[in-house]
Amino acid sequence: MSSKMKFVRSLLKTAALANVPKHIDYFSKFSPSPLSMKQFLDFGSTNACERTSFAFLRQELPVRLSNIMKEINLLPDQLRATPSVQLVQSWYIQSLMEILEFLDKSPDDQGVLETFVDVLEAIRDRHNEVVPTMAQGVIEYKDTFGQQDAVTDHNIQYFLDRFYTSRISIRMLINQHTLVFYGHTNPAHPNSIGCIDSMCDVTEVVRDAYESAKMLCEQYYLGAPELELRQMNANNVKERIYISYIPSHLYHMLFELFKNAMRATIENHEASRTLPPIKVMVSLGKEDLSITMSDRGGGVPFRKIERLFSYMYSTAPRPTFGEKHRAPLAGFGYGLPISRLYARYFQGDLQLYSMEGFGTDAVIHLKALSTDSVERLPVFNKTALRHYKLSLEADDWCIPSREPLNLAIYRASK
Ligand code: P4A
Repeated sequence: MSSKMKFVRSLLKTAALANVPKHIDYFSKFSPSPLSMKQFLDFGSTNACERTSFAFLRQELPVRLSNIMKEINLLPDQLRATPSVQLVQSWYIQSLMEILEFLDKSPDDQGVLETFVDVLEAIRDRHNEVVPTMAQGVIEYKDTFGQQDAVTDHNIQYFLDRFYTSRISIRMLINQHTLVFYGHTNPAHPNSIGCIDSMCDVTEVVRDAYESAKMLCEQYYLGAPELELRQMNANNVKERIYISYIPSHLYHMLFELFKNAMRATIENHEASRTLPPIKVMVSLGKEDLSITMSDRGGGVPFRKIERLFSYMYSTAPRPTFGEKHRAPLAGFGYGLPISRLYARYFQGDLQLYSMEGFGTDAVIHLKALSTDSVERLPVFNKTALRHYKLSLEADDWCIPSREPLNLAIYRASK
């Protein structure tokens, strides 16, 4: 038995003794409480009270953890039983147990608040490798059972979208608590509260993400497309564009999109001596902040766009030996689906519009107002349950036939 599995087994034994399944049942009956950007900001500024935050988190973190742990239990058995998924599950159990320790502790007692922060940071570190570990689980599953049917594909997509969203939200809560009460303020970003910048300079993040992608691109391809950046602030034409947002989330999305746009542009213009620029337009209205990134990379056929967001599809058993066209810009496989989750997490979205033969427009929509930016969180309930119970029933749309229809059989008899 591997040390991984030994660790998992011994933890499961401890968990059973500590009655963890009962705690999961209890806390999963609560719905998570979504916070708005404004609430995050208020919480971290004037009313910053560490004891209130402590009291909120020791309830809310178990609720969010338990809700998603219920869904891990609904994964197809063969996926849930893989060593990787078992390992991730054991991390969740251990983290839940550690937070539950604080339920009967008073924040007024010596050292409780400090220990709590230490525990939060340990939890965050423990869960650092969740995304690649789950991806490994999907690979193990595919190695054993092969390319799956549409139903399994749908179930895994449904689960991982919710699971990673939950993870993003839990890390957000942990980061806000640790940064607001124990971080030091960064003089370069006086408007930052924790990891939120109440004056996030959108075009500056666009340029940063472009420069990083450009460096990668130049290392590998000896050149990179130029950036053409325009903006329209419809609320005040002369002003720069600022929103309340998490700069690291925005950067993550833009960096991913730039890598894709650069790769497509270069591979589509290998023969020519000039590269068409990547054009980015940032637009602020009353309700939306939108960013469009247009490239002339030749596009992707419409039929294949969904695959770019599929976890099952992007974890093709890895090409181990130096395949020529895989490199820094190939992305980590989960770049697009997770970028879309970041956009959706605060009620935005990320969409691709491609014209095969020409190029691709990637569009990010975010909420312009901090009161509209509210966490979008999965909740475990009957509707969620129904998604996992979908089985191989007949589709309610016809399957197009490839054979020409033989009309002769319809000929009216004489
Ligand atoms: N054309 N257009 C894109 C890609 C191709 C594209 C592409 C071949 C496909 C896969 C990939 C990277 C690029 C684009 C912009 C996008 C997404 C895809 O945002 O030009 O790696 C996963």
